[in-house]
Amino acid sequence: HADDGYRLWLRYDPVADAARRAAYAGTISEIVIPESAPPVVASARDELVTGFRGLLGVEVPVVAQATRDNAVILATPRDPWIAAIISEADLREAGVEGYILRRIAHEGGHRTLIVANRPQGLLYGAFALLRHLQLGQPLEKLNLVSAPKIQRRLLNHWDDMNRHVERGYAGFSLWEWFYLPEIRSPRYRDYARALASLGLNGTVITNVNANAQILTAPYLAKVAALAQEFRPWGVRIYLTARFSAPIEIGGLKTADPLDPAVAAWWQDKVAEIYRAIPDFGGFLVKANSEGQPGPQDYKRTHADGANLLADALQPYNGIVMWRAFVYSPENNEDRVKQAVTEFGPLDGKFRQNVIVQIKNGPLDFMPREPFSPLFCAMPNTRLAAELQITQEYLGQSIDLAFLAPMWREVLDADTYANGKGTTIASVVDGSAKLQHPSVIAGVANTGTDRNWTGHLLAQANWYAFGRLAWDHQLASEKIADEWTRLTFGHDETVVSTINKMLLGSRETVVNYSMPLGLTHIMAEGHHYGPGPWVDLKGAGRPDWTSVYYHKAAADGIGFDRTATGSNALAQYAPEWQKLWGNLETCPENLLLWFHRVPWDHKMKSGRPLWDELCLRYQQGVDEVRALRRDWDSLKDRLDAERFTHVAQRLARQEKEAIHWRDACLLYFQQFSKRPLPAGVEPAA
Ligand code: GCW
Repeated sequence: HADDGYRLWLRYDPVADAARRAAYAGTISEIVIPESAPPVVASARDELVTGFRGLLGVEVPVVAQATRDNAVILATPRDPWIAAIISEADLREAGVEGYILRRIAHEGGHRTLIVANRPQGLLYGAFALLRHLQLGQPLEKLNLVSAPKIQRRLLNHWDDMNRHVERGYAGFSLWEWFYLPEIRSPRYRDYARALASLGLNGTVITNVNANAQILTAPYLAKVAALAQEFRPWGVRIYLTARFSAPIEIGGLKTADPLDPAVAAWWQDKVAEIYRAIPDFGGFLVKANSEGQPGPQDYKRTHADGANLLADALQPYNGIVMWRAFVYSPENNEDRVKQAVTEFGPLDGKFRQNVIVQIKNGPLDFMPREPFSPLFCAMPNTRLAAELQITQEYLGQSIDLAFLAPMWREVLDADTYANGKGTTIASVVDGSAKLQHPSVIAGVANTGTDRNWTGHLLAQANWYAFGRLAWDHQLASEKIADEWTRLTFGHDETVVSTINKMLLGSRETVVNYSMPLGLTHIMAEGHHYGPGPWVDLKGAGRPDWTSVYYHKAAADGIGFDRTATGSNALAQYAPEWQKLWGNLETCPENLLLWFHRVPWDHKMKSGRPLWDELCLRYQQGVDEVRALRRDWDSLKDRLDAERFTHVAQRLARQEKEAIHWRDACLLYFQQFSKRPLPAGVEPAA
């Protein structure tokens, strides 16, 4: 039957292995939950019923008291018998949102327990149990405790009020503003359920570039309706707050953060929001960035601006996520240094409920860039990581790029902020600094496309972000393997082939678009495809040109960010300065980010830089061809609809990779004046 991918990783198809299906069915007899379960636990119950029905083909009854052997029991420490079975230590480890899954012997038979301190944990435990079954794992010895390391695990939607999605490649925004609040798409529930299945517990539903309309009364009523749909899945709503809202919708003459009338306006507005949405999470703000209004319009600082909103939210435990994506063309400083210059001096000046939200890299979600030095420049400030799930610079919804390996690079990067081992993950989860709340955000890749993400395989990125937000230590291989099995089943040929395709795909995109540390050489505006020639005439401002970043000329290519250049390197720990600052020790995948290098510079391979660069582009093309071959080899093992969907995209990706290679090499060749080395195909 047709398979459009709508069900994501929650397919619950019958367990294919009949023996295993029978074994599962024999160990699951009934679901026990208290009669007066809160909505989140009711969701857990419904999910289990649906999941068991699909996976096992049986209707598992729901009861209030265990009546037979092999019951699946949802319980909290309020159930008095729990103390005898689950240790204090395990309950502590499960924390506020985690869960314990355990199969125990009981009165000559068995029980499967889902235990959590709070309802939310029961929901996550239910999803975990179903995932366990979908992954074909045995139930007999089930015994695990899991808890999220980061408290607020959020999607950030760049959805405009007119339903256009900025950098969205999967249709339109899911939020039907014109129909709300009365008319509610069933998709809202499906969306929240998908988030909950990954352990994501919040969502910023509006674009950081959106207008202030969302904060008006009619729209807040619509937001409240969405909040009601999301609440049974433990998903809280957050909104973007446009800094000039007091003027635009409040009728004030100023939005100056130190003006008492402005503060009063925000207090009233926040009170109004909490009346409509009692569990509202807080605000995400883009201020004085790319033309957005902000406190600097009044000669105030980012801290003044953030604290204004933080004070209004504080009585309700709301938070402010203040973005650090700031840079300006008026400023002659290397763009990648500007966030530290601007935010560094404000360290310690933010309220306790402000989190400064930092993109993983100092430039802008490039296929590869070093981690943002701001993660080590603000020891006394809560810092959140913003990752981009939507593939703005990685081929959008046409090219395959599985991003878990990229996010691993970021999370594992050692800032040395508190000495060796201060990884970005430990800064973000609060453990390095014991500062909370902790936040991780992923810019969503969802839209109205039937399969949610445009490219079917891009569902894996949504999945990977959610899994890493829960446990930032998960290996990319494990995440890929889970996702592939949940999405395509357990045919080992299918699984190993798709895993291999996923795991290498991001590096492939790097190779054919921006290898060896090149960045920002994509086409102008839409950011799809090559544009190394984009200069001031095209872009209008230097920090949006390509030539600013690659600096190709007769003598070489690359951006000198060492002491002889912009010295962006000085913003990193001495260990990094030493490694990256030296042309000989700098990893080649960041070479042209940190160094300006002559065309004949000898690379590790022994080849001159020019030849190496050409071969990387060629390698990217070759790897896309290999992806196509791999996928084609699965033709008889996959349903026609999903097979064709991906095959068509891979065919297009090959063309795009060739376009990148030819465009970049022809452009750079004007400066290098060298021939293509053997093994590189002439331009198509
Ligand atoms: O990556 C750039 C995008 C903009 C985006 C901006 C930001 C939401 O090209 O579309 O605006 O960053 O993150 O604010």
